[in-house]
Order: sequence, then C-alpha cells, then structure tokens
Amino acid sequence: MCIFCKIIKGDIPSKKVYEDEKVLAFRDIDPKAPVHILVIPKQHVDTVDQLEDMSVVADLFAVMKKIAAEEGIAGSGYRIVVNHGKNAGQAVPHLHFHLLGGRELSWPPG
Ligand code: DGP
Repeated sequence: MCIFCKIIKGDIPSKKVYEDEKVLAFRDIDPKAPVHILVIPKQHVDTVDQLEDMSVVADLFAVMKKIAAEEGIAGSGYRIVVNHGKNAGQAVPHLHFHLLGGRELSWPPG
C-alpha cells in the first residue's frame, strides 16, 4: 500500500484540511509555501497518466477552490501543480495535486 493510501486509511497521521467520500486534503509534510496542501483522490491512481475516470479531476478542483477560499489565498493567488514521473520529480506514486500559496511564487519552476 502506498504512503498516501496509508494516510487515507489513518495508518499514517496527517494534518487534514478536508475530507469527503472521494477526496482527502492534508498539509504537505515539507511545505514549499505558507500554504501547501496535497489534494488526492481516495481511489488509488498512480499518476495523472494512469487516470481514466476524469470526473475525479472535477472533484479535486472543486475541493481546491473551496480550500483556497478557506485558507484566504483565493484573492492573492495560488498555484496548482501535478508532478508526473521522474523528470517532474514525482516522489509519491499516488495522484496528488499540490495547492500552493501565501507568498509570491516564482515562474518558471526550476
Ligand atoms: P511529489 O514530488 O509531487 O510526488 O510530491 C510528494 C509530496 O508529498 C512532497 O511534497 C512531500 C509530501 N509527502 C511525502 N510523504 C508525506 C507524508 O507522509 N505526509 C505528508 N503530509 N506529506 C508527505
């Protein structure tokens, strides 16, 4: 079982910010911005490349929009990132969206 499936199951503790039957959101253990939240589908999918049920994306985006408002970063702006595979540095093989904000973010990413 992957790390994020263990977090979903409750076997590994996390700082949850949102949960419903399909989606879990929790604070990144190594935050890269004042707000850095991981938003994941509860159903395991390795990467965005493996995703077949695209309705998952709508669920995740609806949650991210809600969290951004609750975290107070909707007005100042935020970034949503998905890393896929080695060159993007994907470390955890469970699809996840990074929601980053709370400071000015540089572009392009390194
Ligand atoms: P990525 O490189 O896109 O696969 O990002 C994986 C992120 O997951 C990385 O920013 C650190 C975070 N992470 C890894 N393990 C844990 C964990 O056990 N708990 C939490 N909260 N975050 C984790």
